[in-house]
Amino acid sequence: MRVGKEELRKQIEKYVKVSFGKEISEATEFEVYRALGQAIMEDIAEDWYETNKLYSQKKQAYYFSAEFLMGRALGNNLINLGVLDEVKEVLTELGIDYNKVEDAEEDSALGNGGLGRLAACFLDSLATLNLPGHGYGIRYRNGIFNQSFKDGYQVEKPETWLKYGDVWSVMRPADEVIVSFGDGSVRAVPYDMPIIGYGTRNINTLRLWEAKSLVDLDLGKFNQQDYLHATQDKTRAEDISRVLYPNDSTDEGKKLRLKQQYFFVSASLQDILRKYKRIHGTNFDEFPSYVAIQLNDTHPVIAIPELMRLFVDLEGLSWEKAWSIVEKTFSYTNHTILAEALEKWWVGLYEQVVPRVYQITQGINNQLRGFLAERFPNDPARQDRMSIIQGNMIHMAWLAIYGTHATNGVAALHTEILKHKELKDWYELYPERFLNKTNGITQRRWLLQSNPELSALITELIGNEWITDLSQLKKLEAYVDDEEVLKKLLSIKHAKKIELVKYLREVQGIEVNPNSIFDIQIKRLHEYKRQLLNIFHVIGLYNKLKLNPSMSFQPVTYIYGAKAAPGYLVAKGIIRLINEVAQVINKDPETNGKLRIVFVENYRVSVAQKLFPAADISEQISTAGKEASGTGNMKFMLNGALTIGTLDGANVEIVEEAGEENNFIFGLKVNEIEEMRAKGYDPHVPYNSVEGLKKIVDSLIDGTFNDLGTGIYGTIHRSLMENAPWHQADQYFVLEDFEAYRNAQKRINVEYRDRLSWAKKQLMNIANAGKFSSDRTIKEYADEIWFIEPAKLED
Ligand code: 26W
Repeated sequence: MRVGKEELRKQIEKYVKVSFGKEISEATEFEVYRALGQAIMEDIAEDWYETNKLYSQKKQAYYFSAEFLMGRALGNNLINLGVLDEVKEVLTELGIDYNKVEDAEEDSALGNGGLGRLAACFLDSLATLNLPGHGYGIRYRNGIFNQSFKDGYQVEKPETWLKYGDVWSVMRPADEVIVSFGDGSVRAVPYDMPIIGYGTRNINTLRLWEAKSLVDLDLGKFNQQDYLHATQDKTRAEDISRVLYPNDSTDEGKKLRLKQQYFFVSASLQDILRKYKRIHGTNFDEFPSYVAIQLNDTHPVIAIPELMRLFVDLEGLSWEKAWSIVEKTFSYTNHTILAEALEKWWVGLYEQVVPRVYQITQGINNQLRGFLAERFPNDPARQDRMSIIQGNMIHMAWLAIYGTHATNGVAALHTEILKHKELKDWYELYPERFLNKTNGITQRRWLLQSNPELSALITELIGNEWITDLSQLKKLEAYVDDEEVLKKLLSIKHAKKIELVKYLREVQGIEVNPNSIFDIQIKRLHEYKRQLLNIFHVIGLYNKLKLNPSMSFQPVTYIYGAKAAPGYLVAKGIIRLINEVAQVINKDPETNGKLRIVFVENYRVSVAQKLFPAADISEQISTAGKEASGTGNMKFMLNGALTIGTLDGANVEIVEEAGEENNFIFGLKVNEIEEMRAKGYDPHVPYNSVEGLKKIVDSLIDGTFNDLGTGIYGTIHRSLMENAPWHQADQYFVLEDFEAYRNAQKRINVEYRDRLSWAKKQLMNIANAGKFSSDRTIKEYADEIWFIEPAKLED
């Protein structure tokens, strides 16, 4: 911020007066938050404009994503502008508590989980690295639902972040465009959010589209006093950007979702074409030299036929010319190999929603079929397997690989699985198109902002360059035998645990012992992530402590946070089970000092910022081969938590960097799982032979736990013990991995007690987290996929 303290105070006072008609002394915390936001928006306006002007002459990258999970902006913006301390001082002088002002901001939660949060971290890195790169997405009026618990069951409530509008967005009516569907057209109105880089004047943009009706009111119907139908068109149009689909990992093939995808993709492409023509005219030969578009999973892949349509139908390019530009412009990231998540559209629906785009998709498929017939003349089965249109379904992942110059996975192991299994046919056809881009996280939000105490210690030891160059953390290894530093690490962890204890007391009314091990699993609820393995272990531990109360044991608090997709019944049953186990254990005086279970309600970015710094143990226990990368694992590591995990996703690279001896790796590896599947895995084997396991599994159905007549525990039990036409018994190997997991937990419980040796492991994890900065990831995308270069406003 270019303004000084005195000026800043005046600005806050001005906006409280302008917007709310009050003196600052009368303002609520929310009003102060808004005024601060307005002051920041005014302060950055000039730099934002200048950045756009500068970038307009350069090649720019656009990140197309149906989700951006931004969280709160205030704290992050103040830090990146370098004025957090000044703002705190001004507020203190005014008698206002900065933390309460920060808490007045609603999370911007336009995403489900990992994929959306990755997009948000990428934007922070792009701006900080002065790279011309922006986000394009949907301005959902309702983000991911708010979660509450009733009788231990998840209840979803609408999320309403726009209830009072949004101070960080600027509407740009002049850039409105029209998007047309088979059954009519809507207006797409853009709202821009500034993405403020750290330590730079550059300000990048996240442009989110809102759907509006072409007509506000049907006057004919209104005059006939048919008020309901008079606003029907308006409602139908505006439904398109109404709500974020709360499914991650299952594809429902719903019409509204296809409309959402086409809506934001078409609007964004029209916007990009208009900007291009303004500068470069209508010669599109140079288009890929100025425009790179990243498709975040298959959700925006309809951009490929849509850009063909815009070029061929509207700009008059030949099909061949258009195709060669399209291939050079787009690239695609795959975020999952779960079969049920690979998007497919029913031809009938697709044709109805976007008839012309369907014709073009057929054209692309015909071209592909011709090419496959030439390349694999003797392999008709393969030609069929690789078709974009198969029977009556359109395979978006195939369209994505065929219509782009690069396909990437999000961690080394994941990319290898794509190349050699899931996408093998395609890798053989286009080996040069396949790349790995291991995910990363922004250290500005996930260390500097979330953990100022640890940040200060690191800066004291190695200087502050780590804030924009996380590889600097390696220098911390010099302190691995420095007792004073190790003790400081422990005391910072303790302080962050106490902060979390206070939060849990305030919002959930639960008491937690900060001297217990904080073992945390926070991520979406999914069977492959195996929250069930975690709670099974807790049940076993409880059974054992009851039998053997004098057992030597370091008290543990198991903490969970997870939303389940509203239609995912087994996931909801697991939430209920964890809540019930929590209730039983937490009220048992016999185990009270030793075991505590907390399920944090409504887990979200702002709460994550309190949880990661307070963790001793990071739970990363997915069935090997299923978690594409994980990014929570990196946030834990950066904050000095040790990982208990399988060799899955980016866990592999985390222990490669930090050392297996400094973490707790257990369980089946990818190849072992394949072997077991091949020879036929029977969960009855571990069920009958692993000590204590039978009792745990039986407790689902023997009356120990009670699902209130919903039958969901029976369903979970059957999914573990019985084969069904749609899945194998225990398809995620919960029972098979149980014993190895319990042994790893035992080691943790013993090793934790040697505080100095534990602190060394913490330090080794922090010191080796440098690779997992999203700055590194984004540099790789910029250099190897987008071919964009930094352009920096002068200081
Ligand atoms: C069509 C329904 C649907 C919705 C969302 C299918 C798939 C998704 C996402 C791809 C799920 C997702 O968020 N994947 C996660 O992406 C993260 C960022 O790359 C990875 O770290 C996680 O491992 C991966 O599960």
